[in-house]
Amino acid sequence: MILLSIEEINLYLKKNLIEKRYIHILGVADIAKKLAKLNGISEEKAEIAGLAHDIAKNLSKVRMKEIIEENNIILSAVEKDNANLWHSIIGAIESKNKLGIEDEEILDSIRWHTTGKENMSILTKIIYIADMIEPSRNFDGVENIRKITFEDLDMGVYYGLTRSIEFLLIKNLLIDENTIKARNYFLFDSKFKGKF
Ligand code: DGI
Ligand code: FE
Ligand code: FE
Repeated sequence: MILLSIEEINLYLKKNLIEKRYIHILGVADIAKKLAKLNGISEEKAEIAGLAHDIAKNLSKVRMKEIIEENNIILSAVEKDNANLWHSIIGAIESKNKLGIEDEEILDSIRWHTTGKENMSILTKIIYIADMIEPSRNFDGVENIRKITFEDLDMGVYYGLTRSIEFLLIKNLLIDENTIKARNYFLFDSKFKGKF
C-alpha cells in the first residue's frame, strides 16, 4: 500500500477515532513537530507518527485480540494482563495496513509510545513524551515536564518515565518492564550522572 498524504491520514483518523482522541492526536502531532525541529529530525515524520500513534485506540477489545492472533504476536505476562498496552502494538500494524506507513522509525515510535523502551531513537522519545505533554493533558506536574522537555528532550523523557512509574506504583498497577528499562537506560548514561 502507498503511504497516504498527511491530509488523508488526518481524515482517516478523524473518521476512525472519537472526537476527544482526535483532538489528542492533533496535539501530539503539533508538539512532536516542534520537538523534531528543536532536536534536528524530520518534522514530517514526527507529524505522521504523532497523528498515527493512537490509530488503534478506539478498536474493540475483541477486534484487538483478533489482530494480535492474526499477526502471531506473543504478549508478555504484563501485556496479557492489561489491554491498555495493546493499542501501541496494534497501532504499528494498523499504521502499515491502513495508512501505508512503511518507515521503520515511525512504526517503532508508534509501537513503543505507551511504555517506552531502552535506547530509544530521537523520534521514539519525541512521540513518547509528546503523548504525555500535549496541550489537552492536565495532570499535576505536566507544566514542569513540558518545560523540561523543551529545554532537554532526554531529561523530559526521563521525568515522563519517572512520573508514569510513580503513577502506576500509587495505583498498585503492574509496571511493564520496558518502562523500567527505559528509565534505567537514562540513569546509566554518563550525561545524567551528577545531574540530580
Ligand atoms: O493512549 P494514550 O491515552 O494517549 O496514552 P498511552 O498510550 O500512554 O496509554 C496510557 C494507558 O496505558 C494508561 O491507561 C496507563 C497505561 N499504562 C502505560 N504504561 C503502563 C500502563 N499500565 C500498566 N499497568 N503498566 C504500564 O507499565
Ligand atoms: Fe496511546
Ligand atoms: Fe496518545
